[in-house]
Amino acid sequence: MNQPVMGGVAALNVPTYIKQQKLVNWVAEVAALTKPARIYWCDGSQEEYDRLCAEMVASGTMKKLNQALRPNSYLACSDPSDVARVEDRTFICSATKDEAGPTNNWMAPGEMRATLNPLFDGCMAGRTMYVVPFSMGPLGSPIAHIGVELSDSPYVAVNMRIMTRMGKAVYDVLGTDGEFVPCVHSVGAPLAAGQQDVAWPCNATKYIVHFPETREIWSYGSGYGGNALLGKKCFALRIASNMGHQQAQADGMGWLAEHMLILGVESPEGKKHYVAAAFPSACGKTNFAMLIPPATFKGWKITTIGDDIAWIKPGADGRLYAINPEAGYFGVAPGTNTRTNSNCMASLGENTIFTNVALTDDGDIWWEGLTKEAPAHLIDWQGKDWTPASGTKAAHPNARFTVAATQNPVIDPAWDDPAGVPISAFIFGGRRSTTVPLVTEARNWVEGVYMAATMGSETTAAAAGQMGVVRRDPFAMLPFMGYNMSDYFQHWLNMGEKLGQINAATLPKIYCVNWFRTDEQGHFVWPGFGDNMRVLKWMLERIEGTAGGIENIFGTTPRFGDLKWDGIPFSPEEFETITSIDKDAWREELKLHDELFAKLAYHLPTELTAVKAELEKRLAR
Ligand code: SAT
Ligand code: MN
Repeated sequence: MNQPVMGGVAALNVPTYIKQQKLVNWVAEVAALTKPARIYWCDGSQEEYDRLCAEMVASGTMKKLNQALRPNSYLACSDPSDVARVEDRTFICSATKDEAGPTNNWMAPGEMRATLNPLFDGCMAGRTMYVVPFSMGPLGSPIAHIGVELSDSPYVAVNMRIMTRMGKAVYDVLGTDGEFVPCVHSVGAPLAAGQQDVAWPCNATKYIVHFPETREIWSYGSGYGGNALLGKKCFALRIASNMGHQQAQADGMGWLAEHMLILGVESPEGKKHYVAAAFPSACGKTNFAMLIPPATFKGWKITTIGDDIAWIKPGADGRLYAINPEAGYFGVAPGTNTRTNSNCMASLGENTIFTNVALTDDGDIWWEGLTKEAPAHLIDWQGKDWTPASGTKAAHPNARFTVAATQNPVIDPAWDDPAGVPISAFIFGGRRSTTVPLVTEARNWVEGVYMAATMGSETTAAAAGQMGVVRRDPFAMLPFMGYNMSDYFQHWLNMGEKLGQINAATLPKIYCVNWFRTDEQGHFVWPGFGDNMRVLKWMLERIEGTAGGIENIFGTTPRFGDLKWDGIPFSPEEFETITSIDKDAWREELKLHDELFAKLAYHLPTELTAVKAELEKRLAR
């Protein structure tokens, strides 16, 4: 790794297997700007991964966990100022402000480049610049796309190896002139000659910037999660949503990049459907994607395609085919245990990177909710001694694990299929303690799009800022939308219309769910987790045309008797608590939809205001 430094510019040392001059030129250009001490081209091998981890253990960025208890696993603890996505520092720099829309921070591209240039100038001094080639989606899949991230963080390089298909093979797909999304990432902490590094370098100034026209990503100042692993939210959602919309201009259809898990649900009779479900960050998408049906659901199977992001492209048959662009899970650790997600716990047995969890005295990990009783002594995520009497959280609420999808015991056999899997239903769910019922099936595509567009959710620890306030989070995409939100609504409407013309019978059904309603004491009424299977079973039977339901103001909901209850003592009264529709609460709710629509007035599809007028009429009856 010690390459000669010539005249202050690190030697490029391009591996012979790289055949694309455009890529080499870009790496040289970014190196000339950021001035790293060394350039290292990642090949994605196990040997490389082990070596980079060992280097980070030596430098203090990671600790190696007890090899007997948690083989080949590491703990990284971040700077306390760098623990979540920074939405107020995230920008969509399209040519015009209207293209970014009112839900995004925007700056004119030229102005942003002028802001970023001095920050990136010399920002990698004293560090290694890692060249990280990755494919989002199975290598060579017609739904997949390629990116290359240049980062001065070895933590990013090893996380990208788990989270994406990262390594040498990507260059074969790229060839001499293949397209890639250029991603530049710096922690923004240049080292002067002889300067001692810190365990988690970062900068108080942060910029997470997207240039949709040129499909570039520039990220500065943070080493954490979606701020730094640029294949995830930056590429797979913000840039990709833009690409899918652009494509519609070219072929009249386009595609979708969604904040959705994808799971397979199979009945004992062998009827199998795939559903894609959108929930805001840290609302249990990983748990839902790996759900274990209750013991009384003999023969029912749930399998995982993905836990966070779906890329969905229409097939010639009028169905929508989805892939998981990622290859790993970057999931929320706190709350995960053998009861809430036993499959996940089984996945985390080895080869896992933990970030901001607590360390036990025997060199293993712990977080709030992992066990009923906390250990008597821990080292908390900030490296301090911790006991149950400390009165602080041992793990940060947004602590994460990074683990390969292949370690999931219920991974779907088709998870790596380049053709994707056909989607039978979309599910949209927010975190709402009141108002929104357990499950509602939209009467048609347009009403479903309305439900998704007006979704609200109480905020979580995944983003820096205030927690627990209800904000509108259309399609769970608010922080991840790469273009104008209203144009995105229109894109969904257009797609439904066109797919319906090809085959109305296979158009996915759309559901709105809410697992989070509470009683008067503020306790969750719905048990959630494995019991969400009861709702999924109803959906599957609706798709098959065999389940009943009752139509209400918003769509169709199951009656108590339409769900299978064996195995839990859930009363019709409790069911009423989480399915009732309080007309006054809904009048208030619709006012909030008004506020949202006023904000999104530019290009807001008239179909959606028409749905709202209908709802108001029904509510008035
Ligand atoms: O930090 S990430 O953006 O990757 C996680 C999340 O917010 O879902
Ligand atoms: Mn997410």
